[in-house]
Amino acid sequence: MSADRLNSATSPAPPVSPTSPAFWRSPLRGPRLTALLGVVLLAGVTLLFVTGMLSYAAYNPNLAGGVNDQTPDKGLLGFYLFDWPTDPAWLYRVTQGLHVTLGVALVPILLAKLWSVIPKLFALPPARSVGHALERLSLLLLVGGALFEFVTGILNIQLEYLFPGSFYPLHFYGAWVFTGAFVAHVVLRFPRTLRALRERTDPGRGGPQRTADDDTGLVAPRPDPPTVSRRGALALVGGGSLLLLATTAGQSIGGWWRRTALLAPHGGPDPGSGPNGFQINKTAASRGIRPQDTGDDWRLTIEVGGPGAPPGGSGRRVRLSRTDLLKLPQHEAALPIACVEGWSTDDQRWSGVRLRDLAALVGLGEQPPDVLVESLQLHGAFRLAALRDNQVRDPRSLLALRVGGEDLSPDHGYPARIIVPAAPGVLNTKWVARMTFGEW
Ligand SMILES: Nc1nc2c(c(=O)[nH]1)N[C@H]1C(S)=C(S)[C@@H](COP(=O)(O)O)O[C@H]1N2
Ligand SMILES: [Mo]
Repeated sequence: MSADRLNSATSPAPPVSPTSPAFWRSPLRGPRLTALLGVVLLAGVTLLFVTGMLSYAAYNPNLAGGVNDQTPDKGLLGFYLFDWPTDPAWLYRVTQGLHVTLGVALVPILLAKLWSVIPKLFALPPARSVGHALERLSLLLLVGGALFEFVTGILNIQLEYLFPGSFYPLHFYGAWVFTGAFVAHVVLRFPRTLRALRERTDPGRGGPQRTADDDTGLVAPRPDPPTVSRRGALALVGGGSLLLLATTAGQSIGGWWRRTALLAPHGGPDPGSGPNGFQINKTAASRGIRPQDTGDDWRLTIEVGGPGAPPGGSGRRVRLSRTDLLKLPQHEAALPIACVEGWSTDDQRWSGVRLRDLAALVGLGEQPPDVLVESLQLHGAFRLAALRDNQVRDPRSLLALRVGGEDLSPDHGYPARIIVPAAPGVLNTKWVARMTFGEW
C-alpha cells in the first residue's frame, strides 16, 4: 500500500459537503463500473421498451371507438401499431412475462447504476454552459423517467388499485419521455462507455482507478481503502438481480415453476382445485355479478351494429340461453390466460362456441368483422373489450362455456366468457352479455 493511500485511510477527513468530490469515498466508483452497469441496462431497457410497446399493440387500441384504448390522446406515439396476431397462442405469455420479469430483475442494476454516478448529481456549478444545462436537464428526465417507470410498473403488478384507471397512460407516456432521454444519453455516452470498457487503467482490476486520467468525475479523489473488489460488488448486484429473476419468472413459466414464484403477487382470491382451480383475476362478487344475473334467465344478445343494421333487425339480432349455446357445435381449444401483470396460466382446455359461428348466426358467415363484447358487469374497467376480425376468425377463439370438462365457475366467467389465442387476459371478457359485430 502506498504512503499516500495509507495516509488517506488513517487521517481524519475534514468535513466536506456532497458537492465536493472529496465527499465521495468509495473506491468502486469509476467509469468502468458505470460502463459495465450501463451496457446491461442498455440491453435490458431496450427489451423492456420493445415488449412494453408490444403489450400496448396487443390491446387493439386502434379498433373502432377506442374502447380498448387507455391512452386516447397518444397521437403520433401510436405510429407503430399493427394488428396483433393470434399465433403463436403463447405470444403474450412470452412478451409480457419477459416485460415484467425483466423489469423486476433489473431493479438492482438500476439502483447500482444510479449509485455509481451519484456524485454527479451534486456536482457544482449546476450549469457551466447552456449545453451543460441542457445535458443535466436531460439527465433529470432520464433518472426521473427510469424511477417513474420502474415504480409505476412494480406498483401495478403488486397493488393495481394504487392508480385506478390511470396506470396505462402514466406508464405509456412515461415510457416515451424516459426513452427519449435514454436514447439521447446512449448516443452521448456511448464513446465514453466503449473507452471505459476497453481500458484497464486500474491496477489489479478491483483496485481504485487513477483519478489523473478520469475526465468523468466519477473516481473518488480521496478513496477509502477497498472493502470489496469491483468484481465482488458486481457479483452482489448481479446475484440480487438473479434472485429476483428466479423468484418472479415462475409466474409466467407456469407448470412446476409456479411454486418458485415467491415474489409474484399472492393477494388474489384462492382459486381452489379442480379444472377451475387456476388464477382468478377478479371474482364475480367483487365485480357486482349476482347469482340471479347468471341463472336461467341469463341471455346472450348477438347483433350486427352500425348503420347497416336494420333497427330491431329480424334475423340480425339473436338472443340465446346457455342451453341454446350448448346445442350449437362445441369446440375445444387449449389456451392460456396471460395477464398484463406478468402472470399467466398454463394452457386450459376450454370448450364452447366459436366466435365465427356466432357471427354466422347473425348473417356474417364468410368474413366476420370486429366485435364489441360487453359484460354483465356494470361498472369498472374491462367490462367492454373489442376483438379484431383476425381474432374473431381464428377457429380457436371461443365463447367458452366450460373449462377442463367442467362448467365455468362463477369467478371464471359463468355463464360464458371469451377466450382468444395470444391475446392479453384483459380481452378475455367474463360474464358476457352482448356481442355486437361490425360497427358499434
Ligand atoms: N368482465 C370482466 N372480464 C374480465 C376482467 C374483468 O375485470 N371483468 N378481467 C380481465 C383480466 S385483466 C384478466 S387477466 C382475465 C383473468 O381471467 P381469470 O380471472 O379467469 O383468470 O379476465 C379478464 N376478463
Ligand atoms: Mo389482466
